[in-house]
Amino acid sequence: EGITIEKTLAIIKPDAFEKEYEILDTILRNGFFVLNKMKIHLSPEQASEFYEEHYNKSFFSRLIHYISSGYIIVLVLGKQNAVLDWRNLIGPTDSEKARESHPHSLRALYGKDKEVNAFHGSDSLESAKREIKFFFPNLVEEPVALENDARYFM
Ligand code: DGI
Repeated sequence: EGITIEKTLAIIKPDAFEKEYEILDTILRNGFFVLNKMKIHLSPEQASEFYEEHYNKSFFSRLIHYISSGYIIVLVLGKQNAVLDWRNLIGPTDSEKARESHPHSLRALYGKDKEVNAFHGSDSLESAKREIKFFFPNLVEEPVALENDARYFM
């Protein structure tokens, strides 16, 4: 049996955009492969579609305004346990709380508060699949057998 590589979708949000290279360095040092990368400025309409599950939340309009306020970096990250490991690396949603409980997390280091929190990470393999397709609709979805028998999910 080969190892299974998961893919997850990561976003460097507008407030952290200028720190892209420093953040990519941290991502690579934590064992992730950058499988795809895109710089994009989302329209509010695109942002609303991406965050459709939050449509009924009180903070929805602020969330859309923030994520569409400037360029973002969208990344497909590959690693064993990529989904959970990326969520752990970015830390809790609220950057202020993250600075108390997870001071070395990326949201603690780069974010401001519970709204302006510098990063996104898929919350499950199912979400990752949907979100990767949202930004990279042409990626292959079937597992790909590699020479060393590692298998890329989705
Ligand atoms: O999966 P997360 O990004 O950690 O958190 P989530 O899916 O619950 O919420 C999506 C984003 O919405 C989150 O990264 C920041 C924003 N958000 C979440 N909760 C609040 C919030 N923004 C405001 N203003 N207030 C909130 O309570």
